[in-house]
Amino acid sequence: MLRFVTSNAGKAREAAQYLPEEVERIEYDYPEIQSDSLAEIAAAGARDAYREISEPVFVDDSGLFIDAFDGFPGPYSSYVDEKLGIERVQALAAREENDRARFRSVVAYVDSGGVETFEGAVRGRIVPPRGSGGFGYDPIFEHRGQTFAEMDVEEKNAVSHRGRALAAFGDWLAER
Ligand code: ITT
Repeated sequence: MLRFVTSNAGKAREAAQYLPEEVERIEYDYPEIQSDSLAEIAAAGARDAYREISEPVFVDDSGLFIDAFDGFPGPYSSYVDEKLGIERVQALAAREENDRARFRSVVAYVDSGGVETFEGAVRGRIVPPRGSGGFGYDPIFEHRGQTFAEMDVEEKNAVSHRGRALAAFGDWLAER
């Protein structure tokens, strides 16, 4: 059994669908350090959660990196979603010529042996919102003609940043 520390139900759903072991969600809200590096944020969060929970756990730190904005909002995606909302982010992006963006995710797993991180990324375009599935920025992120909000969990995991990171994590668990 794996313990996933996250306040985000959407992330937990995707991990439960994709990992080969059962996933228990723990809603401990670990303090997030401020950094430009998702890997540093995830590793620090995992260490903090491990100290609190005293069991092996994993966390996921992720974000939307818009090319025309030099990667903004990136590690600040959660704050920007809360303050501006995805419609305004899309409206700002629509003023730019380049509509390309990337989702990135870093999964950090910690046990007595230390922290391991696993990364995944996916390229797409910022488009006006479509679809009712997924969470966060999914309605404005289009990949091969479909927004992530138009995909079910399985379809999204097969191509997404988190799916790639979880796959690497799953391979590592299997080889241990
Ligand atoms: P945690 O408790 O796991 O930290 P969180 O939602 O605060 O949950 P982050 O700090 O990693 O997660 O912030 C990521 C932001 O990027 C947040 O606004 C998410 O909604 C968004 N995001 C991350 N992955 C996404 C995905 O697959 N699809 C859409 N939006 C995503």
